[in-house]
Amino acid sequence: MNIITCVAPVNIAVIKYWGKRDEKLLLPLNDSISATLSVQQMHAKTTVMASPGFKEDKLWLNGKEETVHNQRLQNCLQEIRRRAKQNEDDKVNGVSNWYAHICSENNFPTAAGLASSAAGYACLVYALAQLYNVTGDISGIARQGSGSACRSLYGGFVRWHQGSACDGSDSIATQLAPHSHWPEMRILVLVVSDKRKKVSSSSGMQNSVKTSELLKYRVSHCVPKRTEAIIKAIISKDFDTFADITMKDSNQFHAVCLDTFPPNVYMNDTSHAIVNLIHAYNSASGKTKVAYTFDAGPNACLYLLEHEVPKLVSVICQIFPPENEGVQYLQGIPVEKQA
Ligand code: 2P0
Repeated sequence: MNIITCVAPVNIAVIKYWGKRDEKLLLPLNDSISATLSVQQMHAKTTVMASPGFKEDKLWLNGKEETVHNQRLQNCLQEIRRRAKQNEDDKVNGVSNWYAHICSENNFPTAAGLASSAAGYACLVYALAQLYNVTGDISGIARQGSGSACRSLYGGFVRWHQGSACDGSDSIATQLAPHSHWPEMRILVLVVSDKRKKVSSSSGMQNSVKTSELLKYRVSHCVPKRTEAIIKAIISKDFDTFADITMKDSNQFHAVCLDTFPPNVYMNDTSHAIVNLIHAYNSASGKTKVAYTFDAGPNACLYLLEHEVPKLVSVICQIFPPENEGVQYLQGIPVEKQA
């Protein structure tokens, strides 16, 4: 029996992925950019076992057995086994023919707009690749589990290339810069709500592709320019420009969600209060010190430099006392490499 345990962190996008051009291969309409958190913080942990004695694949998520007859999971398993077979001499008894038992859990709320599927599929595919001796780029396999998962396979700042090939072979993630390039960068996650979101990202973005005119404009006119500009800002460690683009891209993504019909409303009153607070904080500082970004949920992710953390946390604690507003804080640090 082979057994492997891996841990993979979440990633927080600064240029958002929203909309697919191919639903089956999970190919995006635009490039996206993110930073990967420290693996000590929010992560998925997955143990995979393969044995010639297993009669079928099995899956347990957060302690509960789930069906393996899920297209995305099957895509990942099939692709891993196809690649494993290429490396095997003995095609009959090789590990690629063994069934797998998979146990995965998150140490943070699942499906609350905190990139749980990204960490989950990155972890699963990385663990399966180790188990079945698959080498080379595996981000294109993780992408087929959940698009944003491909970005969690690398640490630091990461770009998911939309690619142009029909088979998705060039829609992969690459590292833009390791964590060590900008070690002062911090991410604070403000948990406004840990409830499951009503509209999943997958169906929300499908509806945006069908109904939002703003999404078309975003993809053709805004994201390409922003992607190039934020890469330059990351490389030159220009926090002002980085923060400016991050906030504008989050706002535009949520504007697309509201332009979707019927609208996807992910942010709530507390989220908007956080936006106002960050603008007031930056304005009082005379300089952009903090950037907010929101995924498909009400929780805020704040990008800032290390020296600013104590001051910002004390302001947030005063304005949103945890016992009153239910805002909890998690601190994340982008890292070089996950487990
Ligand atoms: C992102 N999100 O770039 C954006 C911002 C949510 C808002 O990637 O259908 O869970 O599995 O590919 O990866 C969420 O999308 O969707 C997401 P699927 P996924 O982080």
